[in-house]
Amino acid sequence: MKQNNLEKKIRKLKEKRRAIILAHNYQLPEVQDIADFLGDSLELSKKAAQVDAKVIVFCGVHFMAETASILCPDKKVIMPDITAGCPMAKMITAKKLRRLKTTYPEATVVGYVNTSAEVKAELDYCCTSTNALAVMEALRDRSQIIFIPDKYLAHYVSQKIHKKLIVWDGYCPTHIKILPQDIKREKKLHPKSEIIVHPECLPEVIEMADAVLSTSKMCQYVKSSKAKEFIVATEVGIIYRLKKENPNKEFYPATERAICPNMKKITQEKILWALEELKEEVKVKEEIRIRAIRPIENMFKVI
Ligand code: CIZ
Ligand code: SF4
Repeated sequence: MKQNNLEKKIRKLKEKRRAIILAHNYQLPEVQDIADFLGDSLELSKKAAQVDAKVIVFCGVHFMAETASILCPDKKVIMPDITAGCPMAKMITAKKLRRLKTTYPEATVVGYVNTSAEVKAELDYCCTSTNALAVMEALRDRSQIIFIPDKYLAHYVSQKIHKKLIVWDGYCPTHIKILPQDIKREKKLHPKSEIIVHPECLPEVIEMADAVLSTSKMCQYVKSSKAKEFIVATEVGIIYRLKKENPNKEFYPATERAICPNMKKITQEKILWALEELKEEVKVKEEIRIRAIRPIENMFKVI
């Protein structure tokens, strides 16, 4: 592929800074194209910890860069646009969670990775959309479980493990824009398609799925599936990666409305500026980090 000037400058500076560029599956095509690794939040944070680099340019939203900072405190984690946040993660604060914990002092507290480092510091277990079910299966025998902040992911796992959970009223404003009628319309247009749905979607949409998958699982699933066409019910940015990795298959977004504006804030220009100025840094304070890493380690123990 022909490289533009901007890409050339980024690659040169990246080497000088001993930096690597990590990009979430929802990022703009121009960001995906310049990234060293693509993935979901946890895949990227693990990559950040493994790679031999001094600087991690994290192209995603704030809680993801924080998770990388929690897992690799010795590297400099920078975000090309520090204002890219996750509205779902902002729906709960450490203070609010502490209040909920006082109401249910016996409960085990599980939190989705889409939370701030301060909220993670209050958790017993962390989980991602890839392993939420496995984590919850492992905890099935606990008398009470609090699950924050995504009520739809909570509803999905609660149904699967046949257990009532204490849930928070959080949700993803992008995924709730995918409606059952979108799936119906696309299925009518593309009857041979398989329907793949992210667990942050509405329960009525999840019910229509052939497979309920995180973004990393979607990438794996479509490769091994016999189907040639897929209706994709998640943030539309992933379609670019799916198409690039599977040029002989067709991918239809359930709806073009499912765009996360925060995921679209990062551009190649901003990546170049971030590398030039080495900012904005995302650094989790040590007293929070040592508490926030525990639920992540507990997650690895049970999956
Ligand atoms: O963990 C992630 O990266 C999120 C938020 C979604 C997904 O399924 O990849
Ligand atoms: Fe947050 Fe939803 Fe955007 Fe993911 S798609 S970063 S959950 S608002």
